[in-house]
Amino acid sequence: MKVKRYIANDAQEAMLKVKAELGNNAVILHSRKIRRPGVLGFFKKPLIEMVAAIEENGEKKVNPLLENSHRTNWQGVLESSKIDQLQNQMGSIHELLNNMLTKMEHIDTSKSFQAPKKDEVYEKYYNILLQNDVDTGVAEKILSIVKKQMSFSKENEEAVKNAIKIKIREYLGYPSPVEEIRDGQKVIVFIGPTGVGKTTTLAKLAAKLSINGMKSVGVITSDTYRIAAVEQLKTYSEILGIPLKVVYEPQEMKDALENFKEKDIILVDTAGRNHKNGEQLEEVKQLIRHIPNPETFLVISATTGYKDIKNIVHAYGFIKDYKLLFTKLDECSTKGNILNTKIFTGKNLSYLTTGQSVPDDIELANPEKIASIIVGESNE
Ligand SMILES: Nc1nc2c(ncn2[C@@H]2O[C@H](COP(=O)(O)OP(=O)(O)OP(=O)(O)O)[C@@H](O)[C@H]2O)c(=O)[nH]1
Ligand SMILES: [Mg+2]
Repeated sequence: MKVKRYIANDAQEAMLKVKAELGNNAVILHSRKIRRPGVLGFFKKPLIEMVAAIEENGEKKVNPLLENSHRTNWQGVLESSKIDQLQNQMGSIHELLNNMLTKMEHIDTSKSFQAPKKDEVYEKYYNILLQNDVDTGVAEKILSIVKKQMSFSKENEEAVKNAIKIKIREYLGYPSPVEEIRDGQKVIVFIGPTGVGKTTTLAKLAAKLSINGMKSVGVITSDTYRIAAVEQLKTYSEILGIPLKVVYEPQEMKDALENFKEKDIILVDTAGRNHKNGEQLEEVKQLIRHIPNPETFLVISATTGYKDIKNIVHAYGFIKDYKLLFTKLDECSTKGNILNTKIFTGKNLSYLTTGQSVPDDIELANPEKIASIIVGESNE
């Protein structure tokens, strides 16, 4: 190998010198800036020192370390372009891996945000049910049934909520309005605690049945405990043009019913009874005994706590068959007790009353609507 050192004013001049003397196949082994000799050299542009080599007689003994970094012939260019290619490819692979990692991280995070753990979803709805005054036992029962029913693949929040709603809807059953008159006449009796809205509800139904239902209606009241009670019903009956009979003793019931034998429907109002007073309840029992095949509505205010509702239901346990009628829904912020009581008694729901206005503030219980409110889907 022939190695030569060249000094020039700049790199271009040095290259030309190398090319002229050693030819196109020369290899630049080294190049650097050097100071010009003498004190004045400090103040002048530096010179370029270039060391070049050329193989002689076909030998190829160039230092491989220098070969990669300094060769400027075509071979070197090709090899360095291969390295560039490899580096580019490695860069692409690196980028690809990074993208994949980012995507994987994204999937993981999105999982934790969009699909909360199933237990969290159940806990959320359990709490919503409790906030809506659903009894703890009832809420646990509903959730354990729904948990068993749900297939894992469908177990997202919406599906859980819908399954709970369907279960509540199922428990609430279908509401039972005043039955269709089949054999001649129907006697409807309203019983329940004091001040829950028995008389007002009776007036609402009397108006609906006589005006909308085109039925002939008679009203009997056994509530003679309060002077105002009879007056209250008298006022309604006069406005509605419906006759009223007052019974002071259970035995008088037979005559009062006889008096209304031409009517399609007879509505019987009873005095509000303290469910803790056995004597008072006995009077209700006696009264009902004097009515053949009554259709009985147990009137409960929706504002009553579940513990008291259970006591009321217990106290009226002597009545074999009755329908649940909830009043004052407008004064109550939750609907859970309707569900609790329905499950506790196994009796059918009937009407809900939603205000003091006669006859407007009454509607047939709507299980879909109640279920939707209980799962927190709607407020009204
Ligand atoms: N906010 C609201 N008040 C109602 C509703 N139903 C009845 N009331 C009111 O509740 C009060 C008592 O109603 P009544 O119909 O006299 O109740 P009751 O059960 O017959 O009472 P007693 O005969 O004394 O046992 C009255 O002021 C009614 O206007 C209702 O759905 N919502
Ligand atoms: Mg009354």
